[in-house]
Amino acid sequence: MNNKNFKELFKRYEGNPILTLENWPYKVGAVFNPGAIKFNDEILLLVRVEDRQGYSHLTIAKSKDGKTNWQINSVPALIAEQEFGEAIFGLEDPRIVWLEDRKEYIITCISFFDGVACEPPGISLIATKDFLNFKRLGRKLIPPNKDASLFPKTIKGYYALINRPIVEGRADIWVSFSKDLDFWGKDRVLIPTRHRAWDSDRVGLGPPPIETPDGWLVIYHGVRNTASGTIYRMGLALLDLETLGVIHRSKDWIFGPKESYERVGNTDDVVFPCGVVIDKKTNELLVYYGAADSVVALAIANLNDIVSYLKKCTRC
Ligand code: BMA
Repeated sequence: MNNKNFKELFKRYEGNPILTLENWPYKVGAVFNPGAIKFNDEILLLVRVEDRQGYSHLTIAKSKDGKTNWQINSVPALIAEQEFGEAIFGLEDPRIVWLEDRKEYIITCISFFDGVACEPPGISLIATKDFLNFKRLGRKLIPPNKDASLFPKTIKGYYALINRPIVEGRADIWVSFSKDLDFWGKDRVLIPTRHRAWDSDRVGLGPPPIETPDGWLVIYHGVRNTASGTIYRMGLALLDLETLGVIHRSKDWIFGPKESYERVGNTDDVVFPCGVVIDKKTNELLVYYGAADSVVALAIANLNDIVSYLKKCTRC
């Protein structure tokens, strides 16, 4: 099979990009990196909106089929609040899970430490039952930290939070554990960067992990610094359901910037997924990603195909 005939696991939705600043009901600079969840029979995106000052907030867009006819709210759902220690310039890159034991959704997003020198990025946890009323659960983990999401259920009695601190200059994916969503510990590296590969300079979680009978499916982004800038691409890993150890990891990237809306924008050559919804009838994964830090796009894959592919991969 030559490269031309290689069957890609993820297909771009033909109507991409699905959301752009032209769709927005108020003046904005860019819309990208949305969290996603099924809510009341609709697909709800919590979209990162960058205003024309360069500050980000989160706004809800909803659609019945997750592809067309998006209803976009005319006011933000969440903005950074100094009273919760968040520097006013941003909430970014949300991920959303439903926690059955708490009967609420938990949103994790990047916020910036107000009043701390250099205002480093950190993780805010926010709870909601209806996407109208939101309760701040506070800032978690030591900064700098990004790309965080809870697992959608407890692991051996602990909530588990995937996150991406910078440690001694390394940007690996870590996991931390908590009994109460407040105090976190037992931190360890989950998915490291790989020397000289497409994911050599930084890795970070994409959407929340997905439970399958064969393990937790993790979609992550990997970054390589090149002479003409960074390239953000997507890779896959499967984690043991109990120990969370990596059992399979794609050597290759499986989705990368190719179309013009992914290659050129506010940041060139970026695909950055934060949201996923599974269509239980078709077993399709709808992966929502920011393209070039400018627009929202959709990639579709079959869950069985992904797991079969991964099961042929080794551990690293
Ligand atoms: C990462 C995050 C994302 C952004 C990406 C590409 O570090 O800050 O919000 O999409 O860089 O610029």
